[in-house]
Amino acid sequence: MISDTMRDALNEQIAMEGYASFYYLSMASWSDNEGLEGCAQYFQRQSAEEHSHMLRIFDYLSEVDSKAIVPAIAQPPADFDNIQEVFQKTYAHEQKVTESINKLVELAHQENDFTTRNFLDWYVAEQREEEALVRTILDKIRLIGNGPMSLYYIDKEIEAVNAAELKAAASEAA
Ligand code: OFO
Repeated sequence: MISDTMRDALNEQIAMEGYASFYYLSMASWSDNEGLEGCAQYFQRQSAEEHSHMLRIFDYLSEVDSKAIVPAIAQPPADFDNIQEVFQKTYAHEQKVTESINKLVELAHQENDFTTRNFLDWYVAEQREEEALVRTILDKIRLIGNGPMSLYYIDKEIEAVNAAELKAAASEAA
């Protein structure tokens, strides 16, 4: 059994992961509308991943005999200036999530709640990987620049990222 404070904090994290899922879905829609197929697929996949992060906490709360609350999700922004801005906002959002996970870890320590501390390790590693991936994408966008063909090449780069991520997921599942 976990404390009520920890239960509430984990439910706030559920809401945050749910919002991230909708936020990335909105970015997928914007990308699709701009003809950026690779980016649209990338954000669709990220959205599904965030949904699974939310469910992981749901399952954990059930496992420790606590209660998960289904959150109200605010409508995310639907319009962006350009693809660079979309990834910059993604990065900023991931940093916010990392900060929130770190606060949960801190709370688990304060409460000597080693079960939750252990559960959160997965999120700590996941956030490190996600931040690194988005930083790599932002670097590529900076290198490609704003030339006339840049959107085409950026989208191709994101397609390559998608293929690599799918391959990694398949080998993890095997
Ligand atoms: Fe939920 O992993 Fe990022 O936000």
